[in-house]
Amino acid sequence: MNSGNLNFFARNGLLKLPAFHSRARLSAIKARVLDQLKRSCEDGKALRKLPVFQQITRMSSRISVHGAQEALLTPDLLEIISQVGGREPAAIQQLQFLLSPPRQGAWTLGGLNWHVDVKDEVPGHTPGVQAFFLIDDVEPHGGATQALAASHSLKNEGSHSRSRLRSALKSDANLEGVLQEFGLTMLEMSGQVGDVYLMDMRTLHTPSINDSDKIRMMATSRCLMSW
Ligand SMILES: O=C(O)CCC(=O)C(=O)O
Repeated sequence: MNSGNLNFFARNGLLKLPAFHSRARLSAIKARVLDQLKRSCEDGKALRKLPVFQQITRMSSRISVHGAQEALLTPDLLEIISQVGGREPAAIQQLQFLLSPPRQGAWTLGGLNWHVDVKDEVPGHTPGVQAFFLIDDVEPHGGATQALAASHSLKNEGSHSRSRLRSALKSDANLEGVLQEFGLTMLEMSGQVGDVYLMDMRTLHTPSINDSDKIRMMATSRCLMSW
């Protein structure tokens, strides 16, 4: 990992590794996901009656591909994760698929579910690095995870604190205005099959609506550091 990428991750809490995995590696996983989706005879109409983000949880929880974790979280990638995270992960959570049905509705910045997945933090250190894998191409507004670049380094106090940002994001305030005020930019983890995104787990992120015609197919794994 070159120092440019390390600095980029330290500044933004995010890093894209384009074409990290080959299409061939991913096409085997994608075929098995599609096969399992076909076999699980859940009624598509029932799925669509759920709120949009619950559709993701329901659809994803039905899928598990033997060997996918080892195929995606390779020693090379773990080495990069250790470098950006400042030390080797102490625990790695089970790979989770992130699948969204197509045509969930009009894409919007409203009503998103901004959150972080870690509670305890030692100031100045990343508590974990989460990897996001594109199992298929995901176009912009195609349901990719959204993240707020640089939100990992917001302070706990003051007018631009993380808690103030979280309240502002929960309110009906105009999101673009809030981001402008905090000097943050939104990064959409769209791209090509094989791309990998790494995210400092203090970064605010959210699922988003898939308004494209294809299933959003991603997977994620959380690598937790101990201090
Ligand atoms: O893209 C998604 O569905 C949301 C992912 C997410 O929030 C997470 O994995 O913590």
